[in-house]
Amino acid sequence: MGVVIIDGSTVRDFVEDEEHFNKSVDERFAALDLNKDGVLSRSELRVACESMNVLETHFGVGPQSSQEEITKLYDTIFDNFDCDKNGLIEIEEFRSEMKKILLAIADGLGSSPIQMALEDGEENLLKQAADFELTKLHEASS
Ligand SMILES: [Ca+2]
Ligand SMILES: [Ca+2]
Repeated sequence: MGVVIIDGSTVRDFVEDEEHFNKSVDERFAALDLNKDGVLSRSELRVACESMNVLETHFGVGPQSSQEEITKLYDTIFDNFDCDKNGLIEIEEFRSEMKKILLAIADGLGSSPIQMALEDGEENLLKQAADFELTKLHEASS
């Protein structure tokens, strides 16, 4: 298990480097697109959220929550991504929503850094943001 330290500007720099950011997001999208049809369905998003414990982490859902509540939350998350309401998440929708989410996280962090503990092998966009900053620092010092 490793620990990375991130603050608002780490996340913001990552999001604002469009080329790098899109590449990371595209990779994430491809990994979530289980049937490889180029779009995310409701069930694919749900699998993704389950694998990242999104509801437990961000919505305070626990074992006491009913299936109905949980389904409603997944619908809400899906609708946030699906801007044109065609029932599918396209790559552009995914990119723009991830950007919004990360910028909201950046605002929340402000200039006070947080430590993030990561399980071995865990990959997420915040970790990529931290890696991105490390790479830049490394380049600047070499
Ligand atoms: Ca798909
Ligand atoms: Ca859509």
